[in-house]
Amino acid sequence: STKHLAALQERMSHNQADIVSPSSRKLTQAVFGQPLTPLKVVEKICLDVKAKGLAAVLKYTEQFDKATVTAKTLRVSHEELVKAYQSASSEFLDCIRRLRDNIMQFQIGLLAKDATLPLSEHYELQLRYRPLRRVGICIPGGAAAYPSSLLMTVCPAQAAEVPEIVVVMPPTSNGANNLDMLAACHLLGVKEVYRVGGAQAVAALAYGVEGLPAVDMIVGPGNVFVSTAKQFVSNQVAIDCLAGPSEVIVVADETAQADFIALDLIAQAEHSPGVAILITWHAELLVEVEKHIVKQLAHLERGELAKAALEDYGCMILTKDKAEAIEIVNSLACEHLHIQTRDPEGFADKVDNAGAIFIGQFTPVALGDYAAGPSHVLPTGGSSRYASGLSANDFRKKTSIVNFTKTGLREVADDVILLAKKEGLTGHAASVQIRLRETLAARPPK
Ligand code: HSO
Ligand code: ZN
Repeated sequence: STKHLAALQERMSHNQADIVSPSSRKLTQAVFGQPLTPLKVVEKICLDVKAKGLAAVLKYTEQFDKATVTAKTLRVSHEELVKAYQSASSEFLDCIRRLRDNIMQFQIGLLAKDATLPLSEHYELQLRYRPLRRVGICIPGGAAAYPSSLLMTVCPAQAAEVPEIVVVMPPTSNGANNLDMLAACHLLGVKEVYRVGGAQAVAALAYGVEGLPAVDMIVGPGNVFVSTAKQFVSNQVAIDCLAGPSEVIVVADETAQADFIALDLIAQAEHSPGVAILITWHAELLVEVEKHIVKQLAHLERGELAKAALEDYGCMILTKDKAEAIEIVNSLACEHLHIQTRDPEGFADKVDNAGAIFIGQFTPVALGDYAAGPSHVLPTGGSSRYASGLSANDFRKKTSIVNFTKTGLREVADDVILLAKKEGLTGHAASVQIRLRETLAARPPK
């Protein structure tokens, strides 16, 4: 019913901005001596970093990450990166290398070409792309510090030829003290890695602090504080889409395999929290999938977490037909859509709102998470209605180039002058007129 749909939408729109874990609530209360909303916490941290620079960054690192970082150890040294790389297994490094090559190939292929339009022989118009000069990538420090997230953010930036790529990771066992993460940074050619995370990392990247110059764009996943901080500083740096809990909608018909689908839903749920929704117009499938979910959960390392997430954020929808399924998919505007029906391409064609679409039985979302090529940094919380996943072109800005000859100017001068005068901007009109007068004086019109 529409009531249920509204409830589902409401639940999906709960971005991480609303989810504060009990432990971080306690921690922020201890640091600030009072309970504060995430926005208040972020505002305090950002303003403090802006005013006091590095000292504030190190203080918050001490308080939140329980780690002592100094001006000297803030940046991971070249030697540390090399050592981590040398100590990593060749199996891991080869894997990262292969995945990097896949992702790079796709991301380079995406780069938009400069546009020069042959509209007139008297003027030339161009739209030119240039990479941002310096980009900051936030990698979370908790259990969700994934090498894949490094690949899925660094590679698009490298494809765009961003010359300065900065990675920030908190000084935790999963963050910038994790040898695999450091090895992956070195393999990818990331030279600037800093031991800082949370809102203080975002503030440092946005404002610049001693030893860590400001960047032009901040991307990468993060918890509520990182996301809120990115929003807070977004008046002076570009940011990517704000990613909340990962989501999947699986659409399936009688041709689908229930055991595959069960694991597709579990895979999403194990992100914990992860939103996993099955939509079908084939009633028996629901029963089958449910059975397989119960069976599979028992075997998986994160089975308990996935089970809890499925209970909180899982949902199965039986529609009356395919058309109704399409309608629901478009209204939920989810992050991942996986279509396992007889004609998945035909279904995909009717979908306007989804961050990434996976077609058919042999294209699990996990393939996109790690290997396919598009970034797994995708819009969540219903924002695929208007937002897109991260790609190489996001790391570039466009400049228009306008180049007219005297004849070209003469062609449009009357309209410019007329409208400028209408707007009361006679200086604008005069700046055109003076050129025409010179033209007239130098070369009388024919
Ligand atoms: N599905 C997550 C990304 C991820 N999965 C990382 C595994 N590792 C958001 O698209
Ligand atoms: Zn995933």
